[in-house]
Amino acid sequence: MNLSTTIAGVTFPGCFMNAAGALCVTREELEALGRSVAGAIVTKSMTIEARTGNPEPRYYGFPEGSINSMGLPNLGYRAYAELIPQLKRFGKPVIASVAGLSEEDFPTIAETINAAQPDLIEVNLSCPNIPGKPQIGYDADTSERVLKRVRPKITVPMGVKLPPYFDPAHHQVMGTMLGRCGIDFLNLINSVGNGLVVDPERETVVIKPKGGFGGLGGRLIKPVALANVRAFYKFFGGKMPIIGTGGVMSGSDAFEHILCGASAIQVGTVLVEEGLEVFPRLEAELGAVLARQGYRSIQDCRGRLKEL
Ligand code: RRO
Repeated sequence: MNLSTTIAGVTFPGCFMNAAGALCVTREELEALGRSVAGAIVTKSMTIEARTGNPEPRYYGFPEGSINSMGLPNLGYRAYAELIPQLKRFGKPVIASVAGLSEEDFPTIAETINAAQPDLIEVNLSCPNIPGKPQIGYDADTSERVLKRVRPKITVPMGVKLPPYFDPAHHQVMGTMLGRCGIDFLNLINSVGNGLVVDPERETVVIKPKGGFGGLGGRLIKPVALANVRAFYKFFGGKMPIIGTGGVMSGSDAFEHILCGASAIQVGTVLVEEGLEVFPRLEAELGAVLARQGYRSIQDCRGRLKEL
């Protein structure tokens, strides 16, 4: 089965890749992604200075999903700018994830990272885990200001990683705003921010930062992710390329994302839990589902979810 796909004119040899944050902070991790069958290499979201992140424990996996409050541990944007040309030698697209601790950081990082010529740049407006800093993506005006400052610095396809929205009015407001910002693709969704997981036996939270609050991922967020993929797919009339992220544990989950409108799939929790071997498993499973349903490619079934 052909699982290649295209996002904003860039061809990916396979549709599965890591979500920013999952096994992609260090050079070693990024090179391992390069050697794997992942369809792309996505970097950890980067800040101006290198960061060690929040205190541990800061990731916890449980049967229904995961909670994290990593706090943007990363090498700093200069290190990733140096690494990108080397990562491109693996012959698959490199997606650089740009973050920032202030509005000013975003254009600074974007300019240098763009000069390193990754294949695409994803602007992360949705980190839920920096104490005292709200997610930019929940404020349409701030989002628009940041995106309009970043846009002129970027010549490769530029996407936005958004948090989940829970009301059609918010899809409407954000979709309208994004339509003014020259966005080439969307990545939906980041973790469901500020959840709380409790261990009833120990009577404790399970991660240390922010009193145990953190971003939820994995199985339990799939319906939220699918709803956001579908809502933005419809808002943009199927013309906005979408990377579907959230709750993909199997090829069948990926198929659901594609039916809703995703052109490619990112995996976080299942990659952290299973390691790089998850990629051949997901490819085999999705290939089998597509064949069973009578499709020959991702493009064949993208967005074709039937409504009742
Ligand atoms: O590093 C993190 O704590 C983190 C980030 Br930047 C993000 O975008 N999403 C997430 O779940 N964790």
